[in-house]
Amino acid sequence: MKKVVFSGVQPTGKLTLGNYLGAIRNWGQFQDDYECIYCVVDLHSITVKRVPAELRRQTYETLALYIACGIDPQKSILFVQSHVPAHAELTWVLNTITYVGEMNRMTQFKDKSSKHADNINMGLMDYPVLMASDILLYKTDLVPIGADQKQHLEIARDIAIRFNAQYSDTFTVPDGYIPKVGAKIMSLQQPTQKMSKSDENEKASIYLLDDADAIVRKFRSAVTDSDGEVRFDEVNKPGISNLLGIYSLLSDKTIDEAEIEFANCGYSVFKDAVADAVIQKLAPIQAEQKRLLDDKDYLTEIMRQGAEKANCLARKTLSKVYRKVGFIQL
Ligand code: ATP
Ligand code: LTN
Repeated sequence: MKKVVFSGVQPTGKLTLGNYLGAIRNWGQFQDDYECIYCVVDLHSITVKRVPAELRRQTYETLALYIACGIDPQKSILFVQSHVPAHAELTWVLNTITYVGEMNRMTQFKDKSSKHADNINMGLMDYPVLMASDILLYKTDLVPIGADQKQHLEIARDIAIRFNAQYSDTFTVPDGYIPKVGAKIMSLQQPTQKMSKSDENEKASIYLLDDADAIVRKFRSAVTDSDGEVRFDEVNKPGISNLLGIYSLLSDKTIDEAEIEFANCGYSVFKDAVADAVIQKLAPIQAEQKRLLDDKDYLTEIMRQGAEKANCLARKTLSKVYRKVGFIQL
């Protein structure tokens, strides 16, 4: 039996270089050795206000991007969360063993509550329990995520352990896979904060669909420091260190090698080189995503097949859970 990998991204806004380097880029490597399940988490995405037509479009775009980034629908299960009702159903059960106090302490909940103070809804608070359901339904062993999701993974583990203790062994307790470099790509404008697709300042993020001009412009205006030395030092030079991280990931060079390469170059040459590496990497992904989006029928068929496989796995776990808590099975 292969071990199971599960991960997901919300179909909100435009995906960023952070989503790619911190998460999606790492998913492909598991496809040969693990049973991989990659989800577009649309239920999560309505915890902030959405325009329905946009959500529909972005769900297709996110799925297309998974495939364009090298996730092969023949090898991995690709599906949309709302197509598998067990996610919402398991969430209800897990809600009853999760404490309000725990949810109140979640960093993302606190962040999003302050950003959307007019819409602090129950779904936003319950977000981590839905994420735990995503993971636990498939007996997931490994969850590749960026560093910002570590706290949510920990709560998923706690919930699994708690359920197992209360009702006997049911869930696999998952481990996180957080890449050493790239787990937290920083904003180009405020390099001490993470690059986020919901950032209102468009100059702060590189979107995966940005064209070459936009990419060059954004890197040229990236906030750095004034000492003029291309050197990795996250504390004193967060901007340059972020760019070095991005360059190193895309050029397959170590940070040390990159420092040597740009030792006497000055920031503008370095920034243009980073921009160029990003453009080279994104161009084929962008072309492939566009091609896929022109064939909605194909994407819908992938969703359908993925939903069928995911439903089958998820129903098994849900039915076991229902049995354990004492619901009558017909
Ligand atoms: P939002 O800004 O709407 O909260 P987000 O950009 O954080 O969205 P998510 O859909 O929440 O995106 O995250 C998808 C995946 O991308 C997660 O695994 C997350 O850890 C990862 N990720 C998001 N931002 C970054 C980043 N700046 N660096 C590395 N990984 C990231
Ligand atoms: N909360 C995650 C997205 C997500 C997820 C998951 C990631 C929802 N369910 C299950 C891994 C496993 C985020 O990236 N914001």
